[in-house]
Amino acid sequence: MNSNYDYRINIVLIGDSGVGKTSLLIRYFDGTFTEPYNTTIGVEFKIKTIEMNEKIYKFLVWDTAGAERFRAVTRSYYRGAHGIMVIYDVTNQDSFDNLKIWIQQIQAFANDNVNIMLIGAKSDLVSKKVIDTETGEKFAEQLGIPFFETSSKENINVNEAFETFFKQVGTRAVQTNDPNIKNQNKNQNQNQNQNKTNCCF
Ligand SMILES: Nc1nc2c(ncn2[C@@H]2O[C@H](COP(=O)(O)OP(=O)(O)OP(=O)(O)O)[C@@H](O)[C@H]2O)c(=O)[nH]1
Ligand SMILES: [Mg+2]
Repeated sequence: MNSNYDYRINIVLIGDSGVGKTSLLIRYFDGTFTEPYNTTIGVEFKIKTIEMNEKIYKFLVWDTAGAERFRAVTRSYYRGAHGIMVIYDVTNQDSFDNLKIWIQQIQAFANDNVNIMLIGAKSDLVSKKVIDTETGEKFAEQLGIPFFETSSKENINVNEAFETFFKQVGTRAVQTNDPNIKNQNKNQNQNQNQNKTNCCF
């Protein structure tokens, strides 16, 4: 991996199968939306590099499989997560009811100071909506976490959600000195370059 960055931060997307995790990721990273359902097998990730306060942050966004049979694999990613986006589908009551199970999983397996964001996906499906905005907001408020309703299909709030979360997690992880975020190679490279300079001048 390119070593030209200061911090490397892991963001993990979780939530029931079919809520729209992969669609959210594809919309943000590739700017597209594909209708056919393709369930995720295991875990995949994409990388976003952002400069903040003269530091380069590399965000690895991990898209997990919501299906029950992958839970053990998914769980193994919680520990290394600095931020977790928990996603439900505003047209699917079960996916909202299951949020408490996802939150329990975070409490059991993730680091204590991990940032969490709540996402109500598929906000374009207005006539099928069963979880109203206030219900989502209230749930997030009780946990003290940010909340966005998004539509990957119509490209609503997707950039806002990711960018808000990147800033929050990045700032918090650096302030609390989270383990494993500093790029050790960068210093090594700099030292090597310095050595080279010393040696050759
Ligand atoms: N109308 C609408 N449909 C969406 C939206 N996001 C996702 N979908 C559809 O919902 C279905 C499931 O989306 P995925 O992104 O594959 O869901 P997932 O959470 O990744 O599912 P798993 O990989 O099985 O965990 C697909 O058919 C998508 O096209 C959205 O914003 N609006
Ligand atoms: Mg998926």
